Amino acid sequence: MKNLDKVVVITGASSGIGEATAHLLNEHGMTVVLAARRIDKLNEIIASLPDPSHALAIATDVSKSTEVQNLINQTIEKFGKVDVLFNNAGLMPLAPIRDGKVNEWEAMIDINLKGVLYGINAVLPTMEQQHEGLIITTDSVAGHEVATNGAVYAGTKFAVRAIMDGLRKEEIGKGVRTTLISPGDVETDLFNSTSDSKLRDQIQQIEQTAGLKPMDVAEAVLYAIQQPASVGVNEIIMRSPNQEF
Ligand code: NJP
Repeated sequence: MKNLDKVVVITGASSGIGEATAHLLNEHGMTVVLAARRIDKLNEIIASLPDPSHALAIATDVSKSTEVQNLINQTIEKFGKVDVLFNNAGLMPLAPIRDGKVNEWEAMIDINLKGVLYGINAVLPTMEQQHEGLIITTDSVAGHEVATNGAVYAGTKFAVRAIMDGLRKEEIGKGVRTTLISPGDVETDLFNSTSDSKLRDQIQQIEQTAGLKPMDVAEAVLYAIQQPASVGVNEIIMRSPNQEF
């Protein structure tokens, strides 16, 4: 196994895909900065990493631009650089538009969409100065196709795909690469953010029977990071072979 001397900031690192990615990258010699709101959970995860001395937990709410900026500032202060930002925090409260769950729409827009923009904004000046950097964002198959009862979630994920593609174009020649990872169902706690109990049970059932494992997505993140600076892996779409959507 080749050890990679990289500093990687991971949002949404307190469970699921982010947690698995923190383990895998740390196992490959990388320094991982874990960000999420549940700091106790982040500290527990750090204690379980292969090399906790190369890890740091920073309580961060990605819907607050100042907290995201603080996350990047603290990372640079402590480790002197940031090689990779993995914008992964998200939630998926599915419901028909007709139900008018305005608070849930706002949360999805603030976290899934504005959270990604805040991350890009916080890290871009440093990456341009380094003339090297990689911004990876967890999108979704719902960023390519709209499911019934998932219009607003899909709206945030379509928008993230547009932003990441625009960013790729703007950063040509500046050394900053972009990767959009669009998984299908993954067996995580994501279903918990759906307040409609019937829909929540359906999603949980699908994720547990036809879902990818969080580590499958972590492997895609590792693949993107392992490429040389001359190779940008711009998009990865991955599904379990048991999933249609
Ligand atoms: O879900 P889960 P996943 N500020 O619930 C964090 C996408 N995706 O790993 O703050 C900061 O285990 C939360 O931390 P905490 C999905 O859209 C998934 O599946 O402590 N962090 C936790 O660490 C999302 O973008 C599937 O509560 C905030 C993490 O987000 C990404 O995968 C399919 C936050 C959520 O972990 C990771 O989700 C797909 C905030 N304000 C795309 N709010 C799937 N699982 O099926 C939440 O296509 N978090």
